[in-house]
Amino acid sequence: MMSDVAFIGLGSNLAKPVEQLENALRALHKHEQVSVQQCSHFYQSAPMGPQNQNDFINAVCKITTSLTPIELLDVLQSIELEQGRLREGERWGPRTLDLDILLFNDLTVQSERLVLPHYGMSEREFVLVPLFEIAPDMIMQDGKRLSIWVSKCSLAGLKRLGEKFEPESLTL
Ligand code: ROI
Repeated sequence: MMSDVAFIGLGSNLAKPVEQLENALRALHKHEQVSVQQCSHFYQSAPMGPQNQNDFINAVCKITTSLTPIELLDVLQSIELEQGRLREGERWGPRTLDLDILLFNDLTVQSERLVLPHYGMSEREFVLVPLFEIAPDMIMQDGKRLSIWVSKCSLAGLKRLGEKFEPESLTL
């Protein structure tokens, strides 16, 4: 039973970022223990970190899964590697594909490999805005509404694009 719910953050700023995200969603949905339920629009976002790199394309999707959080992390990392991600390189530098588990049910995890909820979420408009699009009523771990978090972040570098990935198209 795929009864656990997780939200995944997707990001890319190299090698046709929109295609990177679309391919990642397809790869994720192909996994027999993952079902992509919903995906936000794609957003163009100014880079956080070093500014001498391309804008990112970011999105958030909602999945159901029968994987454990660590198994899901393994699946995400193997998709990153299959799509040409190089692990070395500058901290906060450009990347072909970044897949992060943002939330897994309401689990809190503090391990070497995995921190849940994702540590940087509260300051990242390119995570909060697409998440808000698909989970507008979400209550965050501090008891505040996601809408409050969104209202406190800067939307200056963020632009919603036309692309929206429909889960139905994944099964075609
Ligand atoms: N900046 C933006 N806008 N989007 C990202 O996904 C992203 N990912 C990163 C760093 C390099 C920190 N900056 C980012 O890993």
